[in-house]
Amino acid sequence: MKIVVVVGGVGGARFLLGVKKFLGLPAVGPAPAGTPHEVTAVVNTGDDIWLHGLRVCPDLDTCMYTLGGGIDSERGWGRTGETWVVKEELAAYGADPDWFGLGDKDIATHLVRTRMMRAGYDLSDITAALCARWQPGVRLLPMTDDRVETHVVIDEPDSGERKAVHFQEWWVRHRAAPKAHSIVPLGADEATPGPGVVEAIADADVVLLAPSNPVVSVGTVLAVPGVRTALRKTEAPVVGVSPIIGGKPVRGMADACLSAIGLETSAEAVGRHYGSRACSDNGVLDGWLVAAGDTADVPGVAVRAVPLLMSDVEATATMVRAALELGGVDLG
Ligand code: FO1
Repeated sequence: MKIVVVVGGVGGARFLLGVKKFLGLPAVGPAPAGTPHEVTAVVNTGDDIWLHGLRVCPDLDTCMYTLGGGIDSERGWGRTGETWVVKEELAAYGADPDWFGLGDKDIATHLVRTRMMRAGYDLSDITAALCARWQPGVRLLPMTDDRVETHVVIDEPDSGERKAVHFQEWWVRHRAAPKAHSIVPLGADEATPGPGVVEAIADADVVLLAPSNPVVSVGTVLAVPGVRTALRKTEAPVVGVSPIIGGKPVRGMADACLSAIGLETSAEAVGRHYGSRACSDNGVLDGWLVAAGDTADVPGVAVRAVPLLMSDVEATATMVRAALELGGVDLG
């Protein structure tokens, strides 16, 4: 079976573990040789940022480390067994920004990536090269090789001045506390899908939207026009999994992002925001999986409620099965 999953960082990476488990593949590590299954993740790159001269790609790295067995699973990002010597040395120099922590082991990833970028390689080639070490068992495709960066318009807490800051500055430095007046994936309009993205979607047996942040993760991937077109055109069913349970985001501060685009924090609002492929000009969904206890009326979209907490890999694999059933995928 060929499964394509649109993902962000921590939630998306954990969902991918469940996809692999559902297929009978080891959740962590490479797929056994000869497996008939193929999992492709189309990963958000709008969170990517230049820091200390290094290109940092949080969502790609979170997926790569999680699936390759190198993640710090308590934090959800960065490397297990991490040390912070370089961070402390940078702080001793007063080197800005001091609000984003790069661990020593993690820095090696950014050094390799940046060196390859400077040598002219595209992000998709670089990601494949990094994955040769980590063997995530999933093809990790950046949504685009073009530079797209999510910016957030806020009133600066110190100066009160209204300005656009990089998503990471709002999210990590300010903990999404200042109200976001708008959230803009800069460069997305002109971006084209990364190599293999459109083909994977066209060739899929099913496409899943992970329970990732609907605005700054899945929303940013959908903001790349060719990705949305591919999702609308594919013959595969497209099924989304709600990241909202009982009116609250499963993880992170997605409610701050939803209110920035004028949406309430509910499974129904997010489902309607993604929209129906059949009944709207721009929608992408055939199915919308919501949490047991939630309801959602999304015109033109099949809705089913099941337990949606990714408490462990088995529970996540059960969610994946429900999503495939909802999409009418033949499970033999
Ligand atoms: N999140 C934090 O809250 N604080 C950090 O210092 C931080 C550093 C960091 C370094 C590498 C990386 O891949 C991710 C990192 N994250 C950090 C997580 C990340 O910024 C966000 O949670 C995601 O971009 C949102 O998906």
